Amino acid sequence: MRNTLRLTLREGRPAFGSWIQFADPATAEVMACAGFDWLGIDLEHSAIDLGAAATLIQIVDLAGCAPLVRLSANDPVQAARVMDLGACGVIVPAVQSAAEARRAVDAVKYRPQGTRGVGLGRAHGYGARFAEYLAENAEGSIVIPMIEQREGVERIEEILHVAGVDGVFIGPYDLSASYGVAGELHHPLVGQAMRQVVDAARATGKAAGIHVVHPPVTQVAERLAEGFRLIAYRGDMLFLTPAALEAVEQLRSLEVS
Ligand code: 3PY
Ligand code: MG
Repeated sequence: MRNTLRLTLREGRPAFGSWIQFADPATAEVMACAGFDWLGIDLEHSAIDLGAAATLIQIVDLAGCAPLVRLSANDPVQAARVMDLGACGVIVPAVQSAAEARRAVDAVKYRPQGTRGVGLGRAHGYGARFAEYLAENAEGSIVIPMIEQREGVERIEEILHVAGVDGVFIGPYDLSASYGVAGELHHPLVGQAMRQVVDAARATGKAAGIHVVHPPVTQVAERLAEGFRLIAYRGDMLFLTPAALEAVEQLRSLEVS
């Protein structure tokens, strides 16, 4: 399963996922059992701490879904710790240069590909499968820099050329903010930046990813047609909020006789 996601990306097939922002095991289990290819456990925009992340990684993993972790920042210590907990890989916010991408790869991979410290944890079968994990780490671990700043778009080629980078992932909200049009996800400036990123990714044979924040799902079809392959569709919070709002709207519209 761990190598499967990386293989899917390498072969240019779609990998459908979503975000986990609630630090709640039952919610994570619902999401993991729904059948997504991967789930992104979000340490950047949530109250999920390392202890909760450990539980969420376990739940997602044991349900047969690939757990990726979005780090709260490009922090090698946090990256190594979530990898030791059994994350398949990391999504790294706001990467703006090859040096920053290299820092993320170094944190995830053991020598010679990186510089991650070697120690046993859940990833290594709690000590029972160290040799297998060494091979998995070299071949299967995933590093995805997020492109969500103008600087990252301008340096997209150098970021994609870093060995060990499997693809890049667009954060549409930050990207729109970086172009001075925060929240206007369909603004032409944002669309142009997105096209630059997806075209560069296709040229290097690496995966382009994006968060499709809101329905309809036809937006995912449009992204797939543009060449995006690593798709995060909505998220636990973004499934619950519209459903709750709609329920209340329906309740308020009921006639009381
Ligand atoms: C963004 O839109 O900036 C994100 O990080 C989405 O996940
Ligand atoms: Mg962002």
